[in-house]
Amino acid sequence: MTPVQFVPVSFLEKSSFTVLMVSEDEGDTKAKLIDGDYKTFWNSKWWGCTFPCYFSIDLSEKTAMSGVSLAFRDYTPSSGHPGKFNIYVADSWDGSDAATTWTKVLSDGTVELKSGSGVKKGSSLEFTFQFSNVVYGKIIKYEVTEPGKDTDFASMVEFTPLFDN
Ligand SMILES: [Ca+2]
Repeated sequence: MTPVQFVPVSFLEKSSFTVLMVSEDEGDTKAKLIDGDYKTFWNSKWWGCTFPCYFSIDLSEKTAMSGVSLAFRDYTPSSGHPGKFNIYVADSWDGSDAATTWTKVLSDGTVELKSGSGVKKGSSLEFTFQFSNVVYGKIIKYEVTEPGKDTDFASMVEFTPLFDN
């Protein structure tokens, strides 16, 4: 059997991505997760988000990924950064979060907003997380299970799947 080759996600245009669903979306901000603009951001209900808070994105075709970059607003205490988060991928979107068959590719990631952490992008900080191996999927999901220090909601400036190999 010939191995199937997948296009690395970095070859796909972000404009072809679609945010399929979010657990909470204050002010219809979800498209701002993937607009390439480090000044715009998604917010859950601003305070007192019901955890887990999550979103999933359709990448338009099945692709190969080695990690993700996550950008958060660079101010404390209430930036909506995660204390603990997971990343999942799926081959297809089966109509709802519950119906979709997810594979967890990153467990209990964490982000700490402090001096010297992340990479400065305008008024945000970007953090890169590598998966333990290259993963394949058309759908990718971000799930916050615990809020970060001194915050009680979920927010993100920009979500970028990566292929670095
Ligand atoms: Ca943005």
